[in-house]
Amino acid sequence: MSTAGMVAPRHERRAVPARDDTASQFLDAIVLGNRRRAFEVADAALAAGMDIRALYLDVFQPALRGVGRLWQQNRITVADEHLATAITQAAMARLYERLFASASGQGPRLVAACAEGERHEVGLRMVCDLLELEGWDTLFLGAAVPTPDLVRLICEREPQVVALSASIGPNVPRVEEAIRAIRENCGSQPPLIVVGGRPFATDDTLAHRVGADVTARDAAEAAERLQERFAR
Ligand code: B12
Repeated sequence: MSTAGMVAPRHERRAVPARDDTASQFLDAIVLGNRRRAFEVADAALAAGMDIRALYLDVFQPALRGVGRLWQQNRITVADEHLATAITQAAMARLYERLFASASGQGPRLVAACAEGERHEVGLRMVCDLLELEGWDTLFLGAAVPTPDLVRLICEREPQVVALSASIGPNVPRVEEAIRAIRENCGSQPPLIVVGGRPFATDDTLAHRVGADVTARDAAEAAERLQERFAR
């Protein structure tokens, strides 16, 4: 009997690993500072059919949040946390060949920066990478970008969108100052401004209050909202 068109029997289907399992394996590896093991976990998930978006949001993101909890509970040191973050960033960088191979970079341009004083940069980098997957041309400036320098770069590069990130409350006023400076200095058609990070994800009105146009709780939602606005 032909099996064409039939659903493969359960034991023959390629099983994508459960995301929770993969996230906890990745967390174990990075907390132990075991880079090789962390890369193996990521490679195995990709080989089993998980895509980059899921690897970012369902594995790397919860693992880093797990690192935060362990640090808060004094179960790991700041040095352990630094090592775990560095390994995760290396795991992301390993994906770039794959990511940029599928990305055109012909889409809208976005400049992304963490507010002055803000050192948490991984989340914003995820936002950029997921937009690259959609064909955007992203310029990721990373942590703690001085506002005057940011404004200058925006005036020179004329992006359609500027993404600003703050992960801790004390840096929210820096986001507000940056938005004001961008609007005052960047010509008659200032870019759309999107903000995000923990304080914005936990307070629905904060983005509006600091003068942003758009916000999103995570990288997938950010990519979705910006794609909607700039769909050609
Ligand atoms: C790694 C880390 C650090 C590293 C960051 C290194 C680096 N290169 O990025 C270092 C050591 C620098 C650090 C320092 C500090 N940290 Co820290 N850190 C973390 C940790 C463990 C992981 C952060 C992370 O990468 N998360 C994973 C990413 C993917 O998630 P995310 O950042 O939330 O990003 C997503 C969304 O928020 C959103 N998003 C983010 N940005 C943007 C931007 C836009 C435009 C949009 C649309 C969306 C968006 O999309 C992202 C992807 O989906 C978190 C724990 C946690 N829960 O996150 C603590 C955590 C954020 N840190 C914390 C603290 C307290 C600090 C310090 C104040 C500690 C200290 N006393 O010095 C300093 C502050 C430094 C500073 N001035 O910024 C607290 C914050 C608590 C609070 N209530 O505010 C946390 C939650 C730890 C904890 N459980 O207590 N930290």
